[in-house]
Amino acid sequence: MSFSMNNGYDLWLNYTIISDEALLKTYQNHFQSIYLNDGGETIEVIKKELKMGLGGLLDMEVQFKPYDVSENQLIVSNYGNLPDSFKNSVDVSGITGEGYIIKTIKKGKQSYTVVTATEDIGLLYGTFHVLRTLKMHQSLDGLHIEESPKVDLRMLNHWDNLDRTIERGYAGFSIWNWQTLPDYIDQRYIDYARANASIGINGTALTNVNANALILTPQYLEKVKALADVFRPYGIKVYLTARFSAPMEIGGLQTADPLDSQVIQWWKDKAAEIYKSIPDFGGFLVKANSEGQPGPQNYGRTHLDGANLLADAVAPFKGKVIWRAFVYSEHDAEDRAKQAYSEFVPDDGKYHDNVLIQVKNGPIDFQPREPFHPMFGAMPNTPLVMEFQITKEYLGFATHLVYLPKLFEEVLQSDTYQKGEGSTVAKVVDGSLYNKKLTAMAGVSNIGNDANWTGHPFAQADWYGFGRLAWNPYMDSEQIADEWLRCTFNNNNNFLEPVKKLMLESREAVVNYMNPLGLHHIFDTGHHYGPGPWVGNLSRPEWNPVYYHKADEAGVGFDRTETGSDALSQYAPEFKEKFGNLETCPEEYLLWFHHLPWDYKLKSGRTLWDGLGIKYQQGVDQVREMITIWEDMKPYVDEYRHNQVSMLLGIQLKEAKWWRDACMLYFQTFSKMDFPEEMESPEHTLEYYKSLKFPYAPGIRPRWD
Ligand code: GCW
Repeated sequence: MSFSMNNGYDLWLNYTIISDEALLKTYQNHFQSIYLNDGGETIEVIKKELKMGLGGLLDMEVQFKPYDVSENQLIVSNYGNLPDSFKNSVDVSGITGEGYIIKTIKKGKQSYTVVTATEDIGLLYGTFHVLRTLKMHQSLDGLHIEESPKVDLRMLNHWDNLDRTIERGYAGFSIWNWQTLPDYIDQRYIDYARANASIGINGTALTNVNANALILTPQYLEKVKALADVFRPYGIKVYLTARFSAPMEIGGLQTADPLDSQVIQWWKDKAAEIYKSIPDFGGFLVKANSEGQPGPQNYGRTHLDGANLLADAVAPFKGKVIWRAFVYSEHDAEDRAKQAYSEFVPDDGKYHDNVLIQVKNGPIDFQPREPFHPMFGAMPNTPLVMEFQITKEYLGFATHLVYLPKLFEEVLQSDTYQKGEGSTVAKVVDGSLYNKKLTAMAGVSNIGNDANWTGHPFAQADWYGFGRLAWNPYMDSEQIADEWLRCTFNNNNNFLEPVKKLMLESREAVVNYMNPLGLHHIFDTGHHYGPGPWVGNLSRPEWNPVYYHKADEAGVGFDRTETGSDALSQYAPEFKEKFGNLETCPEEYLLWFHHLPWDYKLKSGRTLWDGLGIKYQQGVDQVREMITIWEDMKPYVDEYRHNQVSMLLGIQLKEAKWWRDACMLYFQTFSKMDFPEEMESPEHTLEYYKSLKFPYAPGIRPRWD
């Protein structure tokens, strides 16, 4: 088998010829020609994709013909335009507008692969499914697939700034070239839309939630329109972040008070202006009164006032307001993990119909492991958006191989117990727990202008997996890894099995070498690169890692039971009981909920101190194992990507040891105990680790003041 050099730009959509010759012949025979119904721009992009996809995969000239009774055909047609003889064989009553059916239908000697839907976008999704089927070397015989997304809004959130830096971006600069827009349409914009459509993403917020009001000026809106025009045929709506003080900054008003009549009018006019040029504009995404962003509280108003103000402005155009719940205040001494719940839950049901509240997966901040956010399940009358972070701010940037769908799956499968056992977070997100009408999932993008889009070749799997889980939050992360590997690399089992294992274990590895046993937020401050458990001198208490681990001579961990912050009381009673009780609290969450003595006995019989060291060591060993597996994969991967991943794994190992050594040396100053014998000796002194400084670590918030 030979592999050409591959820089990864084509993602999971690389359409190189099917390597298995027998299979290639079978597929070619299945698609002697294609019947595609006429239609608008989405049909045009389907045509292009089929030409490129089938042309490449099957190495043939793709023939578009009318329905033909003498040829095996791929039929891609709206149900309405389907040749009558097929209509009786498919039933579209069970699929939604974005859904599709793929069915192989035999007629006489001929075999037809029929893709049908009620809307063109469903046909595009179905087309990508067919292409994936080929890429995965699956049979076309007897196919009968019915798919509809389980979540309505499946969005990427870009934290991209207008100067093209990306907050928490580790894959280069922003792909949005604001300088050359609207006139220059980079091919990347089109390929971005293709990639997203292929995994069902249907919305993108282009700009950072730490927002710049300039994006709402005519000069920039013209550029946004150009992108919206590119994305529209692919079913992707554009959203923008709205800076709450925009009426003052670009509107010349004296206030941004949400109850001020001029402010109300300003937002109404702004919305009308946007919808005039972008009629399908998705709406606004807002971070308010959080980490220095302006918001309604600056005027003594509430999040409710702010969200409803913007919601009313976009409501006439069917726009949405997605209001983020990531808030914690420097004036609030309450456990940070509790603050969002306290601010939002009391207003459940009072938000206007087109408001969605976007909640991070955990109550602190995208840590390697967090319990799910207590707001999930606690606001039965408000649409809640699940916010995942695809970019790896706290999981090793784009240098560590950490397969995030495993983390996403863990969160989605967590039980909130809000309506008894089995009330999973997935059921909150897809609306089934409370019969919600509007549902959404958002992922903070890891995309930049690096050749392969995401920096680490395996970080593409996080983007892919996010899309698949947004489409169906019940999907299995192993299946997603299997799909992604087959589409991105190859179908060889000697490759698939070990690499799948590597991916699936990578998430636990990062937890082990960074934040084992429920530790969290002990990252060096600001850039969040590497360990900084000793940091304790920042002005706001909750900006300091010492706030989160609370290590002292008596022990370590954050007591969130009744004797501590009682954050547990924000969860359902069953959850509180299970996690509050040391007998039943899963050890992965031990130090998240409990402050325990260093000699506390773990289930293994070892002390907490030993257990910590063993976990850190295990994390390092797991990376070593990943390296061994990857080295064996040389025969199956092109040299370019193999080498890239090898080098990155080398960095990962170095940094895993750094985490182990720095954290254990630091905690030892409190525990005063020897390292467990399973643990390798630290490579440097604590002073050395403390002295490391990274003023230019990537992804830090830029300043535009
Ligand atoms: O995780 C923190 C990040 C900030 C980010 C913030 C948020 C966009 O460190 O960079 O700001 O969360 O989600 O708003």
